[in-house]
Amino acid sequence: MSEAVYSKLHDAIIDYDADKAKEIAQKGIADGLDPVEMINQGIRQALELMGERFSAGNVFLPELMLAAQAAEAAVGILEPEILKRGGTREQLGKVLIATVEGDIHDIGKAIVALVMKSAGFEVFDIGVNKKNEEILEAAKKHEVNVIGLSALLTTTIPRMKEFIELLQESGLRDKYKVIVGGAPVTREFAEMIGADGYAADAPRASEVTRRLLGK
Ligand code: B1M
Repeated sequence: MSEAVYSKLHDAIIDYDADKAKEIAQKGIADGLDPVEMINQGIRQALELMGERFSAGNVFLPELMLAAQAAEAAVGILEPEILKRGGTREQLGKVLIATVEGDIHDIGKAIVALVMKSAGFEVFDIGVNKKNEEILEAAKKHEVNVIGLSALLTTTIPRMKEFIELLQESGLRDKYKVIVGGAPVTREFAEMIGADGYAADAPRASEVTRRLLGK
């Protein structure tokens, strides 16, 4: 049954049908499906397919935006359920998360923030297209333990390396753990730039952060 729901959700997104996507997300919750699995198996795969079609020149930016809007509509329905399932847990630590400068991709980063919140982290999601200096200022202001950087473009992942350099130059490298992720980011890249952690998806981002904080 779950496979059929994932597949319907997938199809609603590639058909740019936000209402249908919301309806299926609601039905999935009513049927007791795991909302994070609905994101991983239905929504993410649909957006990946849209990305492939975009690369191949079979769809263009407006279609990509419509698919993203349908995905966001479904995530909006799943969000309260994910938080509810997290329940009230001990606070694991404070995390600041942002998409780096020059990059406006929000969906994956927002899902990482959501899953971390549900796991018991206090999360400050400061949004997309954030300069490294702004990220560092926000980390200081909110007194976080961990800084999470997301990037979806091969042209913007160098901002992550520059952020770690900024921490070093500011004498703050030991104050924060830095975790990086997003489609073009790999474990090798994370190691190469000296990040403390890397995760390929939201549940793993939460696990890695927990481990980094010794929880
Ligand atoms: Co864009 N885009 N896009 N786009 N877009 C990609 C990334 C692309 C791969 C599509 C393609 O060509 N195949 C391509 C990048 C190519 C490259 O750099 N190699 C691309 C491009 C080129 C562009 C534009 C430049 C297009 C243009 O204008 N000509 C433009 C860039 C604008 C900018 O940022 N300056 C652009 C714009 C857009 C939209 C606005 C239309 C829209 C974003 C809407 C929004 O976010 N509100 C969009 C979308 C939707 C995509 C694709 C199709 C889907 C991204 C997504 O939401 N995936 C994407 C193709 C793809 O990724 N295969 C594509 C679903 C999401 C759940 O997954 O974001 O990977 P993801 O997040 C995952 C993991 O990566 C991980 O966990 C998440 C949840 O499991 N993760 C982390 C993410 N952040 C993490 C942080 C962590 C840990 C894990 O720790 C902190």
